[in-house]
Amino acid sequence: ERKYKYIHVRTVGKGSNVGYIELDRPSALNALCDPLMLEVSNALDDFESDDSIGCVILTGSNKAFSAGADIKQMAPVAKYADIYKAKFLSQWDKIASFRKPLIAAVNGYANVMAGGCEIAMMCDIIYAGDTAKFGQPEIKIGIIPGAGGTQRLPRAVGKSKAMEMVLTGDPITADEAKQYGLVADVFSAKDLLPKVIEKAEKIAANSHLVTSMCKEATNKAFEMTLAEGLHFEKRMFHSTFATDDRLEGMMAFIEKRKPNYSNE
Ligand code: CO8
Repeated sequence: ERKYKYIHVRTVGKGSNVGYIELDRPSALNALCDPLMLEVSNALDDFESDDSIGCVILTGSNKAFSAGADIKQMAPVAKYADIYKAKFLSQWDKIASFRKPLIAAVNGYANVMAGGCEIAMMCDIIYAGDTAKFGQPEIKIGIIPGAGGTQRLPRAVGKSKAMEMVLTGDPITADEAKQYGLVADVFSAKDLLPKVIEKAEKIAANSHLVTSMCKEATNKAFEMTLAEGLHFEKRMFHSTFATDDRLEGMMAFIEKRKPNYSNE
């Protein structure tokens, strides 16, 4: 059991097969200081190696998902060489490279800002409470987004809206975020977590092994040409036939029963 200072970690769902990570640094609206991100990274490592976990939810507070990187930590950095040598914020990569389905459940009238928006976009699905706001306000403090705001955001909402967001720093509402495809769905703030847990349980009911393969293939859509991506998908599809869970899934369908996956 690890001890955490800035996050709460537990399992949720009827089968306790959904991992749950709640950011809890209220004094700074969940600004993502190094120790907090290290804790998130450790919690993700633990869920990744736990075979019983089939999906993970990353969430914040009712006020804020996260106000981004910690400006008070960044302000005193003296020079380029220091930030380069320290591989500044490289532990954030763990979120993007996590192999199981990862859902961002974002609540909070205050914000999903800057680095907060970027870590939400590193997740596989974003669900929002109706009061949430999404923005990339880095430009207002003399920097540009550094963890996907100029890359994942245009892929999610298209060039014009992304440019508007990164150049003005103005946030968009949860409904706009849904309209532009940044979030999968919007729920009333109080229903958000129960709804997201329901979705996560649905995902976790599938073979955890094959779910990771499905995630890996879908992510290739953003990395490859269509021809390469289709080829990768086909090979990945073929490889599901090397798993026990493929046979179990198909037999359960034919025998009209629930599959009992072994993740092998
Ligand atoms: N860092 C540090 N502290 C913060 C941050 C932050 N990002 N955001 C808020 N806080 C602190 C405030 O300083 C304040 O502390 P105190 O009470 O001690 O003064 C407390 O949280 C509450 O904040 P506010 O009083 O400002 O709360 P409001 O509800 O009035 O406003 C806002 C909410 C609009 C979200 C406002 O806090 C805000 O604009 N925050 C800054 C947002 C921002 O510009 N973030 C950019 C961070 S840069 C970034 O994320 C780049 C990522 C690069 C990744 C690179 C990876 C390699």
